[in-house]
Amino acid sequence: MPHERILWGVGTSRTIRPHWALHELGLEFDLRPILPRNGDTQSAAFTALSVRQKIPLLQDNGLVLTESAAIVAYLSETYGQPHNRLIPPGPRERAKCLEWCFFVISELDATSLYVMRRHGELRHIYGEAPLANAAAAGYFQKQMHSVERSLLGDPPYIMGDRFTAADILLSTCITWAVRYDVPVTDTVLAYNDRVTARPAYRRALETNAAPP
Ligand SMILES: N[C@@H](CCC(=O)N[C@@H](CS)C(=O)NCC(=O)O)C(=O)O
Repeated sequence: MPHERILWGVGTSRTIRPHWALHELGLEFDLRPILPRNGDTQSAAFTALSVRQKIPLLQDNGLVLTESAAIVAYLSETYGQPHNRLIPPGPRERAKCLEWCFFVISELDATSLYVMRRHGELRHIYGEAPLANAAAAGYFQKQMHSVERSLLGDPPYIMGDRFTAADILLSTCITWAVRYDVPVTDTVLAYNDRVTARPAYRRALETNAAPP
């Protein structure tokens, strides 16, 4: 029986993460290009897969997985080869990589950028909150100090010489912050330019594009 691998979701900073990982790992997949907030995630077919009604969602031979970071980690740990794995194999390196991943998701994405999204583009749903918005932007800049410190000397990637899942998550947040006009340093911009020049990212931009 052919391997069933289906990725649901396009068009957002969260959905591009599994697209990018799939391309880094050279994996084929079928795409369901659904978008948030237009009713697609509320359909009966999608709700049967996840009552959270959120994208991205991966179906992989019977496994149903949500949460962009979990999908990236799963894909790497299941299909990664020594030359392209996105989570390092040794327990200490793996722990440091996961530390970056959880940091990015909790401090940069959920606590900063998504707060700005809620009270910016989505203010018709979550309400205006200019103070919360400004505080979230300031919080993002403060949290980025540890990123800036790790990028001193311009290592290719956040963990040094090795491209990891942490780069996928971090870069998507930096791109998101730039789109929201949150200032980031030249060092961070140069890092993001390096990482987003990867062929797998360019392919992810194409497959993650929202349908016209
Ligand atoms: N923490 C989740 C966030 C997922 C999420 O909030 N997705 C949004 C789009 S970026 C969504 O599906 N919203 C559905 C809707 O509101 O219709 C992840 O990283 O995957």
